Amino acid sequence: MKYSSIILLAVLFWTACSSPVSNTPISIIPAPAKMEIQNGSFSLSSSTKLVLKDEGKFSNEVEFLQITLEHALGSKISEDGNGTEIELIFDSQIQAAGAYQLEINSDKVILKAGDPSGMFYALETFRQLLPADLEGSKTSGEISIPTVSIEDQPTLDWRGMHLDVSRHFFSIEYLHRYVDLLALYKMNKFHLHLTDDQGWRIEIKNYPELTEKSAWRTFNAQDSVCMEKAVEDPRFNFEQKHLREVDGQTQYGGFYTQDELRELVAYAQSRHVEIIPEIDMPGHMMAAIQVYPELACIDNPGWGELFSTPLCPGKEGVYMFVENVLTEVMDIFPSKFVHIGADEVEKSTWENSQACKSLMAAEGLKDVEELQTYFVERVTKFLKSKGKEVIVWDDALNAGIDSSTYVMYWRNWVAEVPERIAANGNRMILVPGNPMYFSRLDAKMYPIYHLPLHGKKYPEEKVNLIQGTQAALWSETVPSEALADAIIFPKMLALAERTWSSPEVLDWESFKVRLQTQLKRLEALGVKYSYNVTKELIPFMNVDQEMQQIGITLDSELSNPEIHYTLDGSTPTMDSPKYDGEFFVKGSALVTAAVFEEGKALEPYLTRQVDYHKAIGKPVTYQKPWNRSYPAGDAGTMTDGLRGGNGYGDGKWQGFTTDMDVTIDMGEEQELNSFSATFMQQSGPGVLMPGTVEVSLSSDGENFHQVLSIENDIPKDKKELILKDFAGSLGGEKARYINVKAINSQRGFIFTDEIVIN
Ligand code: TNX
Repeated sequence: MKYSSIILLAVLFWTACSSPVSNTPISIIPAPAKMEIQNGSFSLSSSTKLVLKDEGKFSNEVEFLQITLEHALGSKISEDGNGTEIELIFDSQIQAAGAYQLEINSDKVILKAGDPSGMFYALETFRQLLPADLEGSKTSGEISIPTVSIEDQPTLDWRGMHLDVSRHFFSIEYLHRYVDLLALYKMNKFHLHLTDDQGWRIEIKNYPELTEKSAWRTFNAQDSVCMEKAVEDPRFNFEQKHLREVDGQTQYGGFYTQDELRELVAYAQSRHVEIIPEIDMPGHMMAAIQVYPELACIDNPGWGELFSTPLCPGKEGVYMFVENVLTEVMDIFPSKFVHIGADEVEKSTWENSQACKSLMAAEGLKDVEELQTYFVERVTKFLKSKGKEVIVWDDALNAGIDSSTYVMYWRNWVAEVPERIAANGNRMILVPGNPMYFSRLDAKMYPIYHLPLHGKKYPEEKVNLIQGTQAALWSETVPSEALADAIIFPKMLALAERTWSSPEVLDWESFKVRLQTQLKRLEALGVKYSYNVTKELIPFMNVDQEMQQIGITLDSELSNPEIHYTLDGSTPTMDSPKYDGEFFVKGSALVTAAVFEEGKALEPYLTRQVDYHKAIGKPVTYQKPWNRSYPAGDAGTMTDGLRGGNGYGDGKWQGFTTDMDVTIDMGEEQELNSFSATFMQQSGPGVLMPGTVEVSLSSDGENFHQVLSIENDIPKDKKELILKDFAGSLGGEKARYINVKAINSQRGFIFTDEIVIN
C-alpha cells in the first residue's frame, strides 16, 4: 500500500473511533520515516506520571514537555502521578543526530533518543498527536491520543528559513514565534538577514549611530507600493508599533538590542534552532554608509546603476569597521556560521578609486572582481581565526572563492551555478529563487515540495556537499507580521517535509491530506496563514521512445480533483474523458484539461501541445551556443519531446541572444513531411520573435539547400504573452540532416522549446 493510502486510512480510522475529546486525525508533518498505527488510545491527564531515569540528560526537553502539557491540560505532570505514564529514555543505540523513537501504548508513552535534539523532535511529534485546537485553548479533561509506534530521523542537516528584517522590521516577539513554528515542523536553521540598505537592525555598541540613525527611515518607494496595495489588502499596512514621529516627520523602523538578541538565541537553542546572523557586505551596506560615509570610496554615496554604493575595499578603515562589527555579532550569536552576504555588489566606485587601485597593484589583483574576492577572503580569514565558518551568496563565486566557504545557491536563472560550486568543492545550501523565495502571496506550494533544486548535471559524487535547503522571505514589500505569516504559511510545511522526510515517504497526496489538520493547528496558534489552493494543473511528460508515445500525468494542489481532458484543443466538458492516471499520446495532440467542481470547469485550463515526432531523441549540433542562463535540457532539449508552458524560465524553453543555428541528424535518410517550431514573445522582459526561421535539408551534412523561409508577423509592441508556430511543409523530400536557423533580427532573447519533424 502506498504511504498516502496508509495515512488516509489512518485519518479516517482515527477520526471514526476516537473519543470525543480528540478528533484530530494523525497528520504528522514532516512525515516520519516509519509509523505503525495501532487501534487503541492513550489517555493523557494531569495525573499522568512522568518517568525519568536519565536524570538531567534531557532537562531542557522535559521543560518543553511541561510547557506543552501546561498549554494543553492547564497543568504540568509530575513524577508522583498515579495514572498513565510518559517516560523519556536516553538510548545510545539511536545514533543519528535528531533521530528518535516514539511509542504510544494504551497505558504508556515511551520517547527514546540518543541526543537532546532527537528527544525534542520526539516531543514535537507527540505534540502533533494532541488535538489541534488545544494549541489555542486548554482542556481540563483527559486527552485521548492514538496509539502509534514511530521511528524517525532527519534526512537533511540544513532545514532552514530566512527572514529579512532590514527592508521591513519584525518585532522580537515575532522572531520568538518564528522559532516556535520552525521547531514545530522540525526545522533547525534560522537565517536572520539583519542589515541591508534599508535598515540596520542590530545594536552595535561600538557604533551606536548604526541603530540610533540607520534603524529608522522615511518611507521609500517600496513602502509606496505597500501603501497602494493596502487599499485592497490591509495586510500591506504598516504596523503602528514600528512608526515614530521625529520633528513632525513619520519614520519607520526599529532594531534589536544585544540583550534581546541573546535572549532570542537562548530561546532558539532550547528549541534546537540555530540562528545564523547575516551582515551583508560589501554591498547592501547603505544603512551603515549613510552614517559613516567614509566607508565608501566616493564622497556622495547613493545608488549606482543597479545596486547601492558598497564599502570601499581599498580602505584599511573598512576592515577595522567590519571586524569590530563582526566581533560584537559573534559575541551574540554562538552559531558556528556567520553569513557575510557578498551578493549584488556594484563595483563601479571601486574602478575609479585611488585607494582600490593602489591595493590592486600591491596585491596583484587584475580587476574589481578579484578585488571582491580579496575582500571576501580577508573577512573570511578574520572570521575563521575566531573559529567560525563563513557563508556567502553564490554571486561571490564570480572571481573565485576559497573552497571551505559555504555557498548559498540562489540565482536559479544562472543554471550552471550548482555545478560550479561543486567543481570548486564548496559546501552548498540550496535556496534557488524559484521556488524557494517565498516573497509573494501567490507563490505555489507544489514546486516547493517537488521541483528539482539543482540541474541534472550536478555531479552525483558531490551530493554530500549539499547541506540542505532553505527558503527565504525578502521583505521589501512585506510590512506586516500578518502578511509575513500569509506568505510563509503553509508553504513552510512543504519545505519542512521536503528537508526532513526521506524520499521514500515523500508523498504529495498524503501531504495535502495531512495539511488540512495542520491548518487547524496553525489557526489555533494564531498564524494568519493563507492557503488559496490553485486549481492549476501541473503536467508531467514521460517520453517513451520504445513505445513511441508520450505519457501524460496531471498533478494538482487539490486533493483527488475531478479532471476532464480533450486531445484536440477543444474545451473539456463533463462528457470529455475523465482523467484517471497517466494517458498516452502517439503522434500529436493539443491536450486541454481542467478541474471540475459541481459539473463546472474551473479556471485556469491547462493547454499543452504534445508531439511524439520523428526527430525525438535525435542528436542536435549547435553552430552557435545557447545562452548559458537558459539551457533548458542542453543539447537534447529541441528533440526531447518536452514542450514548455507559459514561462521561459520553466526549464523547457532554450534561449538565444544570437541567431539560433542548429542541425538535427535523423540518423538515416528518410522522408520528411513537416517542420514546426514554436517561439515565444514576451516583450516586457525582451523576449521577442525571430525575424525569420529558415529550414534547409541535406543528405550528407555538408551540402544544404533551403526549403522553408518563414517570416515573423507578430509586432514587437504586443505586450501579452504570444506563442507562435513557425511551421511549413517539407514536401516529402528525402534527407538525413535538417538545419534550422532562427534569425534574431530584433536583437532580443529568442526562445524555442522543440523542433517538431514529421
Ligand atoms: C536579491 S537573494 C537579493 C535580495 C533581494 C531579493 C529579492 C540575494 C542574495 N539578494 O537582496 O531582497 O533579490 O528582491
